[in-house]
Amino acid sequence: MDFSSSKSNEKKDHRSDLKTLNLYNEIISTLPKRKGWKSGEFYHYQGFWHTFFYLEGLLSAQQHFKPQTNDIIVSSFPKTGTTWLKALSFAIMTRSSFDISASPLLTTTPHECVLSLEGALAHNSFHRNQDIPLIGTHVPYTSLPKSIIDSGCKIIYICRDPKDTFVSLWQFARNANLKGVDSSTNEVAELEKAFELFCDGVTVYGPYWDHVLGYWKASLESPERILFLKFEDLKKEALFYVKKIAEFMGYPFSLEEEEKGMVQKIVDLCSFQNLSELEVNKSGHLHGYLFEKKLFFRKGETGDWKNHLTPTMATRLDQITEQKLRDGAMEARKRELVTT
Ligand code: PAP
Repeated sequence: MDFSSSKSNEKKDHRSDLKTLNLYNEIISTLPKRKGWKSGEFYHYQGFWHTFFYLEGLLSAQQHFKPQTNDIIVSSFPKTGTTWLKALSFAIMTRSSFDISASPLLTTTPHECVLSLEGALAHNSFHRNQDIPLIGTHVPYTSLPKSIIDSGCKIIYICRDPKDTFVSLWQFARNANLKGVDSSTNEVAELEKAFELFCDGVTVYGPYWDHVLGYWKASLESPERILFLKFEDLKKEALFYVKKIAEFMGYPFSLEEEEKGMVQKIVDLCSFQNLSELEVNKSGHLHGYLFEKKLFFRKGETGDWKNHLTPTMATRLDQITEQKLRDGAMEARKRELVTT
């Protein structure tokens, strides 16, 4: 079964509309830009840095995407647990249609089970399998298409220690040998240089902290609509959080399912060890992208930053995080005071 195609919820092919594409090009060409971590450039749009491909997709999504009312958005900053959360939400949602031993996750990589709004979906005219109302995105909360906010779709957001996030991102950038791209133009910035850029917020979908705070504040305002998760919590208490995610999604486990060990089966199915050893995740490139699938499964641990960052770098990131979160919390509290 192909999860990434079939029925469309859009009649017109926006991507093939040359005028629209030219318009996006024109908009993007007027934006402030900076050299990215590799050969390409980052464009500054609505307070965040984007690559051309995904920004084009975002513009298209902001203009054309129409969610279904039952859509659930799986959102994250890159390298904070996207693949894992996509797998878990997909397994939770489809468990009554497929036995675990026949789960599509065994033969289809999580990113192809849950397509990206500004990636695969936007670049394919929003063609999707409407039977599985799950959509992935890295788009910051304040840039989400208005149609998503207005529809009241539920959103699950995952964040992760920025030190591990940075290391994961840098390793990904370093190891991504883009298909068909000359490796000499594909060199990634040195770790120290990339670290400086990350601290300055210059990273894909960065600044990291603004991304997290956007969803965090929205989750405080609408906890029934936005579930805010942490990679580290999911690692420590997977069973508890999988039940919480299922309840939030509106697919709670029955007592009978719990007694039969269904929650544990889903945790095991989506574990790093299981997914990373599946042939489908070990070889080949992601559908519609240039990335190798195996790049999405590196170590899957917490605290790997200790093997890559100096104590000074770690302290610096911690200090930025503390300051940004303090400012963000203060702002959220101020807003609460004003509106109550
Ligand atoms: P994306 O945002 O580009 O889709 P994402 O899945 O968030 O990537 O990040 C990949 C990270 O999640 C990798 O972390 P690492 O570099 O520190 O190892 C990857 O190993 C980890 N990961 C992928 N799948 C799982 C999983 N099932 N459980 C735990 N961690 C996972």
